[in-house]
Parts: sequence; C-alpha cells; structure tokens
Amino acid sequence: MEVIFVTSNEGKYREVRAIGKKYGINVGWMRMEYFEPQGNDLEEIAKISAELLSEKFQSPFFIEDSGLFIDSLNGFPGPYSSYVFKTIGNEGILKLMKDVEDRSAHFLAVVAYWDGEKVHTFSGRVDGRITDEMRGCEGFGYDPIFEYEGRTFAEMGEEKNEYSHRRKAIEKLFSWLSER
Ligand code: ITT
Repeated sequence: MEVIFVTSNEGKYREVRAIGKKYGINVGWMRMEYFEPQGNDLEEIAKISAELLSEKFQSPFFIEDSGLFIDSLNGFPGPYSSYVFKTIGNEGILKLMKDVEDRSAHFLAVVAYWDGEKVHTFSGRVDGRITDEMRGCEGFGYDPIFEYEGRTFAEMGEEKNEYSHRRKAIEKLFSWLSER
C-alpha cells in the first residue's frame, strides 16, 4: 500500500517513512507548503488544512501538524511552533526558560488523513522537559532542547521513533489503514 504525505519538512517525512516500513506501507512524499489557518487547536488546524488541500488532490493523502507545548509558558509555542522556530529558534526558547524551574513540556502531533471524501484525525503526545542547553545533533526542530527520560530527541537518533508524538499518531493512522 502507498500513501502520500504532504509536508515541507524533510525531518518529518524521514521519520514517517521509517514508521511506514514497519507496517509495510510505502510513504510517498509530496514536498510542498500549504495554507494553515491560525488557531489554538491543533486538531482543528490540521482538519481544516487537509480539507482545503483536498481541493488540489485527486487521491488520498495525509498531513501532520505538530507543536511543542511548554507548561510554564502556558503552552507556548503550541500551534505557533513553526513560526517561533523560524524566528527565535531553540536559543530563543532557552532564553525564555532561563532560571525557570518548571521545565515540563510535551509534543503533540495531529495527523489528518483525507480519504477522498472526508478527513480522519489521529493524535499522539509525548511528555518530557526542556533542557538548560542544546544537546545532540540528530533530528530536527526542537529536538536538541526536548529531553525524554534523560536524553534529548537529538541525542537518540532513530530511537526517537519509538517514543515520539509522531510515532504514536502515525501508528494510529497506519493500523487504521491496515484494518480497512
Ligand atoms: P509542514 O509542511 O508539515 O507543516 P512544518 O515544519 O511547518 O512542516 P508544523 O507546521 O507542524 O511543521 O510545525 C511544527 C514545528 O514544530 C516545526 O518548527 C517543527 O520543527 C517543530 N517540531 C514538530 N515536531 C517536532 C519534532 O518531532 N522534533 C522537533 N521539532 C518538532
């Protein structure tokens, strides 16, 4: 089975392709940016984005919207994670978190699959903490500052795929597709 993943983010695509292999699902990459409405609810954003995008596609596809939510910053950057990463990046987040004691945070991923008629969503979450400094050089985005059970995602390499928010959301999609 082949499914198309629409994303501009190569790091996301690589991870999803590796998860697909475990399910015998071949993940094709449609590399493009698409319109995402603003809002506070990742699931709503992913659903509307996929619906809008479906006007351009003849066959099924999925997108994935994700974000980093930091407790002591009331969930910031959350749905604005992409913009915040491009503007202040990991260094900016570490500055905001300087001397902050509560460093708990989570990643959330929402996958929105267009089946040709409607959108189905699947979500995944992983809890961890924000480090004091960047560690590790693998992965992408906020991986060097997100620690899960003692190691940052950027220090884990492929192992990140066992625990990540994306793994959990994508696994739900792939097992649902396998049962159909
Ligand atoms: P799309 O084309 O798929 O939208 P994007 O990079 O803009 O790609 P999002 O809109 O979902 O993706 O924004 C998510 C932001 O959070 C983005 O800056 C990512 O780098 C970051 N992010 C998401 N998942 C991550 C992960 O597993 N590790 C580190 N950073 C992550």
